[in-house]
Amino acid sequence: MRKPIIAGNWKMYKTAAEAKQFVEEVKGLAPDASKVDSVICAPALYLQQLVASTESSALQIGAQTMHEEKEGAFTGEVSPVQLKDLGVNYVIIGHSERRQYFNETDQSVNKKVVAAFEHGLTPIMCVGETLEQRESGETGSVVEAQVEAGLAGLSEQQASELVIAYEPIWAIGTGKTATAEDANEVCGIIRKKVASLFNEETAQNIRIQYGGSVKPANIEELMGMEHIDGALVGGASLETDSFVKLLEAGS
Ligand code: G2H
Repeated sequence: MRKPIIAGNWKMYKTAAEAKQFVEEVKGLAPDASKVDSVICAPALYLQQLVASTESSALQIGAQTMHEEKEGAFTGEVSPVQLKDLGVNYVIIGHSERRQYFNETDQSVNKKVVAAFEHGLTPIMCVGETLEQRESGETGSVVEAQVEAGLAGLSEQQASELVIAYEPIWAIGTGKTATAEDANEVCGIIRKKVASLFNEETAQNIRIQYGGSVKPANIEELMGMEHIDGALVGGASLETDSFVKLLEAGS
Protein backbone atom coordinates (compact mmCIF):
# COMPACT_ATOMS: atom_id res chain seq x y z
CA MET A 1 0.00 0.00 0.00
CA ARG A 2 1.22 3.49 -0.84
CA LYS A 3 1.66 5.85 2.11
CA PRO A 4 -0.21 9.12 1.54
CA ILE A 5 1.82 12.34 1.32
CA ILE A 6 0.36 15.74 2.10
CA ALA A 7 2.70 18.61 1.24
CA GLY A 8 2.14 22.31 1.83
CA ASN A 9 3.63 24.67 -0.73
CA TRP A 10 3.94 28.03 0.96
CA LYS A 11 5.20 29.73 -2.21
CA MET A 12 6.47 33.27 -1.44
CA TYR A 13 4.45 33.76 1.74
CA LYS A 14 5.27 34.23 5.46
CA THR A 15 7.88 36.09 7.43
CA ALA A 16 10.48 34.16 9.44
CA ALA A 17 8.49 34.72 12.64
CA GLU A 18 5.25 33.51 11.03
CA ALA A 19 6.98 30.43 9.63
CA LYS A 20 8.44 29.60 13.03
CA GLN A 21 5.13 30.03 14.82
CA PHE A 22 3.28 27.88 12.27
CA VAL A 23 5.70 25.01 12.64
CA GLU A 24 5.72 25.26 16.44
CA GLU A 25 1.93 24.93 16.41
CA VAL A 26 1.66 22.17 13.83
CA LYS A 27 4.56 19.87 14.62
CA GLY A 28 2.92 18.25 17.64
CA LEU A 29 -0.35 17.80 15.74
CA ALA A 30 1.03 16.07 12.65
CA PRO A 31 -0.21 12.45 12.45
CA ASP A 32 2.21 9.59 13.04
CA ALA A 33 4.76 9.34 10.25
CA SER A 34 3.80 5.70 9.69
CA LYS A 35 0.35 6.86 8.48
CA VAL A 36 1.12 9.86 6.29
CA ASP A 37 4.12 11.87 5.16
CA SER A 38 3.51 15.45 6.33
CA VAL A 39 5.66 18.02 4.56
CA ILE A 40 5.98 21.81 4.49
CA CYS A 41 7.80 23.24 1.46
CA ALA A 42 8.97 26.61 2.72
CA PRO A 43 10.90 29.52 1.21
CA ALA A 44 14.61 28.62 1.06
CA LEU A 45 15.44 31.33 3.58
CA TYR A 46 13.65 29.51 6.39
CA LEU A 47 14.69 25.93 5.68
CA GLN A 48 17.53 25.76 8.18
CA GLN A 49 15.45 27.13 11.02
CA LEU A 50 12.46 24.91 10.20
CA VAL A 51 14.52 21.73 9.87
CA ALA A 52 15.98 22.43 13.32
CA SER A 53 12.61 23.08 14.91
CA THR A 54 10.96 19.96 13.43
CA GLU A 55 13.72 17.56 14.49
CA SER A 56 12.18 14.39 15.95
CA SER A 57 8.66 15.44 14.94
CA ALA A 58 6.53 13.91 12.17
CA LEU A 59 6.63 17.13 10.19
CA GLN A 60 9.21 17.15 7.40
CA ILE A 61 10.62 20.11 5.53
CA GLY A 62 10.96 20.53 1.79
CA ALA A 63 12.19 23.17 -0.64
CA GLN A 64 10.18 24.68 -3.50
CA THR A 65 12.83 24.47 -6.20
CA MET A 66 16.57 23.97 -6.69
CA HIS A 67 19.30 24.29 -9.31
CA GLU A 68 20.47 21.10 -11.02
CA GLU A 69 24.19 21.69 -10.50
CA LYS A 70 25.81 20.79 -7.20
CA GLU A 71 27.71 24.11 -7.11
CA GLY A 72 28.84 26.88 -9.42
CA ALA A 73 28.52 30.48 -10.55
CA PHE A 74 24.71 30.65 -10.55
CA THR A 75 23.88 33.83 -8.67
CA GLY A 76 20.85 33.53 -6.44
CA GLU A 77 20.39 29.79 -6.88
CA VAL A 78 20.32 26.98 -4.30
CA SER A 79 21.92 23.61 -4.99
CA PRO A 80 20.81 20.09 -4.05
CA VAL A 81 23.97 19.68 -1.99
CA GLN A 82 23.10 22.78 0.01
CA LEU A 83 19.55 21.54 0.62
CA LYS A 84 20.75 18.12 1.71
CA ASP A 85 23.32 19.72 3.98
CA LEU A 86 20.52 21.55 5.81
CA GLY A 87 18.60 18.31 6.39
CA VAL A 88 15.87 18.96 3.82
CA ASN A 89 14.05 15.80 2.62
CA TYR A 90 11.84 16.88 -0.27
CA VAL A 91 12.04 19.35 -3.13
CA ILE A 92 9.26 20.48 -5.47
CA ILE A 93 10.49 20.41 -9.06
CA GLY A 94 8.85 22.01 -12.09
CA HIS A 95 5.88 23.64 -10.40
CA SER A 96 3.78 25.32 -13.10
CA GLU A 97 4.75 28.72 -11.69
CA ARG A 98 8.41 27.81 -12.24
CA ARG A 99 7.62 26.63 -15.76
CA GLN A 100 5.57 29.75 -16.50
CA TYR A 101 7.64 32.53 -14.89
CA PHE A 102 11.15 31.06 -14.74
CA ASN A 103 11.32 29.28 -18.10
CA GLU A 104 11.61 25.76 -16.71
CA THR A 105 11.09 23.11 -19.37
CA ASP A 106 10.57 19.36 -19.34
CA GLN A 107 14.32 19.05 -20.01
CA SER A 108 15.42 21.26 -17.12
CA VAL A 109 12.85 19.57 -14.88
CA ASN A 110 14.39 16.21 -15.79
CA LYS A 111 17.91 17.45 -14.94
CA LYS A 112 16.67 18.66 -11.55
CA VAL A 113 14.82 15.41 -10.81
CA VAL A 114 17.95 13.39 -11.63
CA ALA A 115 20.13 15.74 -9.52
CA ALA A 116 17.74 15.61 -6.57
CA PHE A 117 18.00 11.80 -6.44
CA GLU A 118 21.76 11.95 -6.91
CA HIS A 119 21.99 14.03 -3.74
CA GLY A 120 19.52 12.12 -1.60
CA LEU A 121 16.45 14.37 -1.94
CA THR A 122 12.98 13.14 -2.87
CA PRO A 123 11.59 15.18 -5.76
CA ILE A 124 7.92 16.13 -5.99
CA MET A 125 7.68 16.60 -9.75
CA CYS A 126 4.73 18.69 -10.98
CA VAL A 127 2.85 18.11 -14.21
CA GLY A 128 -0.42 19.47 -15.53
CA GLU A 129 -2.26 20.92 -18.48
CA THR A 130 -3.51 24.43 -19.26
CA LEU A 131 -7.19 25.20 -19.69
CA GLU A 132 -6.68 25.49 -23.44
CA GLN A 133 -5.06 22.05 -23.59
CA ARG A 134 -7.88 20.55 -21.51
CA GLU A 135 -10.54 22.09 -23.69
CA SER A 136 -8.91 20.78 -26.83
CA GLY A 137 -8.76 17.26 -25.42
CA GLU A 138 -4.98 17.15 -25.02
CA THR A 139 -4.78 16.57 -21.25
CA GLY A 140 -3.67 12.94 -21.50
CA SER A 141 -1.02 13.48 -24.15
CA VAL A 142 0.38 16.63 -22.46
CA VAL A 143 0.71 14.94 -19.09
CA GLU A 144 2.14 11.74 -20.57
CA ALA A 145 4.80 13.75 -22.41
CA GLN A 146 5.72 15.63 -19.20
CA VAL A 147 6.03 12.34 -17.32
CA GLU A 148 8.10 10.67 -20.01
CA ALA A 149 10.52 13.62 -20.26
CA GLY A 150 10.70 14.18 -16.50
CA LEU A 151 11.51 10.56 -15.65
CA ALA A 152 14.15 10.06 -18.36
CA GLY A 153 17.25 8.32 -17.04
CA LEU A 154 15.78 7.32 -13.66
CA SER A 155 16.27 3.81 -12.30
CA GLU A 156 13.21 1.76 -11.35
CA GLN A 157 14.07 2.35 -7.71
CA GLN A 158 14.20 6.13 -8.18
CA ALA A 159 10.96 6.15 -10.15
CA SER A 160 9.29 4.20 -7.32
CA GLU A 161 10.42 6.79 -4.80
CA LEU A 162 9.49 9.81 -6.90
CA VAL A 163 6.35 11.77 -6.03
CA ILE A 164 4.39 13.18 -8.97
CA ALA A 165 1.99 16.06 -8.35
CA TYR A 166 -0.75 16.38 -10.93
CA GLU A 167 -1.75 20.03 -10.90
CA PRO A 168 -4.09 21.19 -13.65
CA ILE A 169 -2.92 24.77 -14.20
CA TRP A 170 -6.44 26.14 -14.44
CA ALA A 171 -7.18 24.89 -10.92
CA ILE A 172 -4.21 26.53 -9.19
CA GLY A 173 -5.08 29.28 -6.75
CA THR A 174 -8.32 29.88 -8.65
CA GLY A 175 -10.72 28.18 -6.28
CA LYS A 176 -11.61 25.78 -9.13
CA THR A 177 -10.84 22.16 -8.35
CA ALA A 178 -10.91 19.39 -10.88
CA THR A 179 -13.68 16.99 -9.91
CA ALA A 180 -12.31 14.08 -7.93
CA GLU A 181 -13.21 11.81 -10.86
CA ASP A 182 -11.38 14.00 -13.39
CA ALA A 183 -8.33 14.24 -11.12
CA ASN A 184 -8.36 10.48 -10.59
CA GLU A 185 -8.65 9.81 -14.29
CA VAL A 186 -5.52 11.87 -15.05
CA CYS A 187 -3.61 10.36 -12.10
CA GLY A 188 -4.56 6.96 -13.56
CA ILE A 189 -3.16 8.02 -16.96
CA ILE A 190 0.09 9.03 -15.21
CA ARG A 191 0.29 5.67 -13.42
CA LYS A 192 -0.28 3.82 -16.68
CA LYS A 193 2.44 5.86 -18.33
CA VAL A 194 4.87 4.96 -15.53
CA ALA A 195 3.96 1.29 -16.07
CA SER A 196 4.76 1.60 -19.76
CA LEU A 197 8.07 3.40 -19.10
CA PHE A 198 9.15 1.05 -16.28
CA ASN A 199 6.85 -1.75 -15.15
CA GLU A 200 3.64 -2.42 -13.24
CA GLU A 201 5.38 -2.72 -9.87
CA THR A 202 6.99 0.71 -10.22
CA ALA A 203 3.64 2.16 -11.26
CA GLN A 204 1.99 0.69 -8.18
CA ASN A 205 4.70 2.12 -5.92
CA ILE A 206 4.87 5.65 -7.24
CA ARG A 207 2.88 8.20 -5.27
CA ILE A 208 0.73 10.66 -7.18
CA GLN A 209 -0.65 13.77 -5.53
CA TYR A 210 -3.39 16.03 -6.75
CA GLY A 211 -2.85 19.79 -6.42
CA GLY A 212 -4.97 22.81 -7.22
CA SER A 213 -7.26 24.49 -4.69
CA VAL A 214 -7.20 21.52 -2.30
CA LYS A 215 -8.86 22.41 1.01
CA PRO A 216 -10.44 20.67 4.01
CA ALA A 217 -13.81 20.67 2.21
CA ASN A 218 -12.62 18.62 -0.76
CA ILE A 219 -9.67 16.56 0.46
CA GLU A 220 -11.63 13.55 1.67
CA GLU A 221 -13.28 12.99 -1.67
CA LEU A 222 -9.95 13.36 -3.47
CA MET A 223 -8.19 10.98 -1.06
CA GLY A 224 -10.93 8.41 -1.60
CA MET A 225 -9.88 8.00 -5.22
CA GLU A 226 -7.89 4.97 -6.37
CA HIS A 227 -4.97 6.81 -7.98
CA ILE A 228 -4.69 9.85 -5.66
CA ASP A 229 -2.13 9.31 -2.91
CA GLY A 230 -2.00 12.78 -1.44
CA ALA A 231 -2.13 16.49 -2.11
CA LEU A 232 0.15 19.40 -2.90
CA VAL A 233 -1.52 22.35 -1.24
CA GLY A 234 -0.88 26.06 -1.64
CA GLY A 235 -3.40 28.48 -0.11
CA ALA A 236 -4.87 26.05 2.44
CA SER A 237 -1.41 25.16 3.78
CA LEU A 238 -0.86 28.70 5.08
CA GLU A 239 -3.26 28.43 8.03
CA THR A 240 -2.49 25.99 10.82
CA ASP A 241 -6.10 24.86 11.30
CA SER A 242 -6.72 23.97 7.69
CA PHE A 243 -3.30 22.36 7.23
CA VAL A 244 -3.79 20.12 10.27
CA LYS A 245 -7.21 19.09 8.93
CA LEU A 246 -5.58 18.19 5.61
CA LEU A 247 -2.94 16.09 7.39
CA GLU A 248 -5.63 14.30 9.36
CA ALA A 249 -7.62 13.60 6.19
CA GLY A 250 -4.48 12.14 4.65
CA SER A 251 -3.81 9.74 7.52
C1 G2H B 1 -1.02 24.64 -6.73
C2 G2H B 1 -1.26 24.60 -5.30
C3 G2H B 1 0.02 24.24 -4.59
P1 G2H B 1 -3.30 26.09 -4.45
O1 G2H B 1 0.03 25.54 -7.04
O2 G2H B 1 1.06 23.75 -5.37
O3 G2H B 1 -1.73 25.85 -4.87
O4 G2H B 1 -3.64 25.00 -3.49
O5 G2H B 1 -3.32 27.46 -3.82
O6 G2H B 1 -4.12 26.00 -5.70
